Amino acid sequence: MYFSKLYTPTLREVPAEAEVISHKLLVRAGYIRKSSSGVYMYLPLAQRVLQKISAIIREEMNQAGGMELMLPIIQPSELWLESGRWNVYGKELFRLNDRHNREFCLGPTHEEIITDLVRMDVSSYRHLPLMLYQIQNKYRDERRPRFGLLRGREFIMKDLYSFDRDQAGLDESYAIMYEAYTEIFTKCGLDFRPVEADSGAIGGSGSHEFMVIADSGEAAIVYCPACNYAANVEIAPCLPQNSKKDNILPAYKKATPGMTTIEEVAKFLNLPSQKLIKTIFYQADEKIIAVLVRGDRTVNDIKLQRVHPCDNLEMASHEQITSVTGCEAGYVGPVGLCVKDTEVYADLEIKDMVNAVCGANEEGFHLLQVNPGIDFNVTKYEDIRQIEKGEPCPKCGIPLDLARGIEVGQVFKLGTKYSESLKATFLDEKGQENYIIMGCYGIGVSRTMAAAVEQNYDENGIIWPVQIAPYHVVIVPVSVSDQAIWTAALDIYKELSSAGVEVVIDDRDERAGVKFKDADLIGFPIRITVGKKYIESNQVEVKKRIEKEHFNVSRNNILSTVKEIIAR
Ligand code: 9G3
Repeated sequence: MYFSKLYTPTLREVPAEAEVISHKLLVRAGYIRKSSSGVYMYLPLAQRVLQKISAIIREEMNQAGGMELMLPIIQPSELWLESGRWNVYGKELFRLNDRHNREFCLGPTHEEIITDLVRMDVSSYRHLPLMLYQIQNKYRDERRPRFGLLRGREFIMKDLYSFDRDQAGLDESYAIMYEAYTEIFTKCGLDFRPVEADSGAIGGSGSHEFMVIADSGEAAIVYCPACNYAANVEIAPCLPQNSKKDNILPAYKKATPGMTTIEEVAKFLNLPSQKLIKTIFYQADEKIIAVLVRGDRTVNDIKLQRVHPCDNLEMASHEQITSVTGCEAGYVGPVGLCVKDTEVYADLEIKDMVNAVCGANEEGFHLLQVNPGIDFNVTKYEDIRQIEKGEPCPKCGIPLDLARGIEVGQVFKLGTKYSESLKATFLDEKGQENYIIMGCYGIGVSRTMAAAVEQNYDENGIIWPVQIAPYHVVIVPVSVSDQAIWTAALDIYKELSSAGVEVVIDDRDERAGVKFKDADLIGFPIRITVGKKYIESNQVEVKKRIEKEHFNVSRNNILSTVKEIIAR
C-alpha cells in the first residue's frame, strides 16, 4: 500500500472531549471519527485492526465448536415482552416503530433472538450441545457515552450462545469458552485477567469477566499477586477482619458536641475508626432502611441491592433520616431503631464488634461500649462492604491488590432464564420434555481495539501488538526524489509484499522526520528506513516500534528479519 493512497487523516490536535489515551490516539492517528455521541466511523486502518481481532476470535470460536451466523439488529418487542425484559430496560434500549407502528428495538444483546431461533427447530437431545455465534453491531443508548470506543452507543460484539441438555453440559461449554477466551486475548497481545463476576461463594462459577488491566478502566478489581484469584470488587466476598476480643462493658451516653463525622468522633474519643459503627440510611423504593458497617469501611451498593432487592436504591434524604431517628445524620445509630419499621442490614464485621461507638440518635450525643445483640438488634448480618487493598486473598491468604480493568469479555451461565420464558424445550432420551440449558459469551471487539491502545502506547503514539496491527511494516525512503533510494525502497516493498508481509511504503514527498512521526503515531510495529547507509553499504535501518533503538540489516536479510519479528 502506498502511504499517499492510504486514507489516514492524522491530526496534530485532539478533540477536547477525549479524556482517555485510546480515544485521543485513535482520533489523532486517523483510525476513527465521531459521527454522533458514542457513535463512531471506523476508518481503513481501524477496519484492518477490527478484522484481525475478529479473525482471532473466529478461529477460536470455530475451534471450540461454535458456528457463525448473523442475527437481525432489528428485534420485535414481542420477544422482549415474552422474556419480560421490554419494560425492565428503560431509556438504554433503543426503541423504534415501523411504518405500521409496530414496536421494535435495536439489539443491545441477542438472548431473545437466538432463543427464538433455537426454539423453532431444536426439539431433541440429539440436536444438543449447540454453539452459535455472531460478530455484529450492538446498540445501547448510554446516558453518558464517553471514553471513545470504550463506552459507545453502537459497538461491535462477538456474542456466542451455548445450548446444552443439562448443567454438566453447560459447565463443559463454559469451560471450553473460558479457555477460548484466554487464547483470544493472549493472541491479541493483551495483559488481561479473568475475574469472578458472580455473587456465588468463592469460586462461584456463574460468570467471569475478562479484564484488560488499565488505569483508565471503569471496573475495579481485586487480584491476588500470588495465586490466580481475581474478582470484580462489586461482588468480591469480604471476610470479617475481626477485631480482638474484649470483655463486654455496659453502654453509656457521652456528649460529643459538634462531632458529626466518623473522623471527628474517633479523634474526640481517641479511638480508631475501626471501633465505630457507621450508620447509613437508604431509600429502597418506598422504604427507608439502615445499613451498618465498621467506621473505616464503605458500603458496597451492588451487594446491598442483592441483599435487599429493590428497583431504586439511593441515599435517604436528611428529612427521611430525621423522621426515622429524630436527629440529624451525624448522630444516628442502630440503638433504639425498631427493626420492624426500619430494616437494619449490618455487615458481617458488625457482629464481632465489642464495646463499639455509635450515634445516640440524639443531637450532640454518641453511645459508647455498645454491643450488637445486647444494645441493638439487626434484621440481617450480610456481606455488604467494599473489599479493600491488602485484605487476605480468600484462596491463599496473600494480601490482595487493587487494579482498574477494562471489561473486554464476559461469560455467563444463563441456565434456563430464557428457555423458560420463551419455552425452548427438547425431548431427552426418555421422551421427557426439558428446558434447554443456556450460556452466553460476549467479547467487545471494538472495545478490545481501544483496550489494546490503552495498554500499548508511548509519547509518540500507538504501539500495536504485531498480531493486530493494521500493517506489519512501513518502509520510509528518506527521499523520493533520489532515484537510487526510491528504487531500492520500492524493490524491498515488492519483495516483502510478494512474501505476504503487510507493508506500506511512504511515497510522500515529505522530510524523513515527518514520516517517522506519522509512523510512530500510527503505530506500525516495524519501520524500515532506506537512506544513505543503503547507498554506502547496502544496509537499511530496522526499528521495532516497541524499542527505542534501530539496528542495521543487510539487503538480503531484510525479509527473514521481518518474518522473524512478525512470527514472535
Ligand atoms: C438491554 C440493554 C443493555 C444490556 C442488556 C439488555 C447488558 C443486557 C447483559 C448482556 C449479557 C450478555 C450476550 C453477550 C454477553 C453479555 N446490557 N446486558 O442483557 F436491553 Cl439496553 O448483554 N449478552
